[in-house]
Amino acid sequence: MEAALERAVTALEKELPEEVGAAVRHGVMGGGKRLRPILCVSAYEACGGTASPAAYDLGASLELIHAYSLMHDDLPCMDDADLRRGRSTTHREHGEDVTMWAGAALVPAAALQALRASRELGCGPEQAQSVASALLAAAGAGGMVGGQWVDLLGEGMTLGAEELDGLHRRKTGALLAASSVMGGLAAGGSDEVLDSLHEYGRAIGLAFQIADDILDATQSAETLGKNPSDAALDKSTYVALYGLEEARVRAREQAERAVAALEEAGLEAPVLAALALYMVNRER
Ligand code: GRG
Repeated sequence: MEAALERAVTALEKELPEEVGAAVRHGVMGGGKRLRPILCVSAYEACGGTASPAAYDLGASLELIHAYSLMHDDLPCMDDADLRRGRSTTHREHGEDVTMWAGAALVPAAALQALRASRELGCGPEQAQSVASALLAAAGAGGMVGGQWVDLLGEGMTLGAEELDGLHRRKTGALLAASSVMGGLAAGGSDEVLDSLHEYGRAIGLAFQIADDILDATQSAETLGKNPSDAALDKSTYVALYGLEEARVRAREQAERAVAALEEAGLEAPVLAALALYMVNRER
């Protein structure tokens, strides 16, 4: 995965002014669990594909979008964060204006990367278009950008369960769900399999977010690699809504629901099942 990201960043650096390329490198290559690309490649394999450099390039397209979202999320006009993945945020190192440029360059680069990688994997033009569309729809106003907007508006307000689920289905869940669906689409999975990957992705998205709120409430900056911020930003969280214990139960229920979605479609996918459990058992 790291090699695929290195390929993508090196190509982008050649097109960008040096300081913007350096900010892209800082935001993309600075660690991170690489959950979205790993989900994509694992779903691709579960649907009969073979892990190859092009499959990892497809996964990398998701990480490019994810990296831009973190770089912009950390800006002073959003969450105003100093620490990410155990080191200074991109704008603290490279400045706000350069970080804006770097994030903006990553979005079209990710779209092109998804199209090219799909074609290299043998997808026809329509199939490649549907893979790239899944990525862009998840990143856009109906997904991550829309969810972020609601998240920022909701600071200082108390959101109910339905509002919180809706916000996080878009802000974090859409890209996580697109990760598994894109792998399935690129491998030519049937409609039934794609539906189950979507159901799986929605459930792990919610499991991920509940776990994220639990970690923010219980872990130190040293463990998380970022400063816990939900309380300081007065955000509504699953821990505030349900309490710690019930939040843990609900996260686990979503992980189990994700595994059940795979089983119902007869999809033999032990890595995806393990990843669903990892979403709730992780420590950062
Ligand atoms: C212009 C309104 C507007 C939005 C721009 C900035 C943005 C779009 C969206 C941000 C959404 C966001 C920050 C989502 C990610 C939330 C999250 C919990 C990220 C952490 O993901 P991990 O744990 O991180 O996978 P690592 O570091 O492991 O990659």
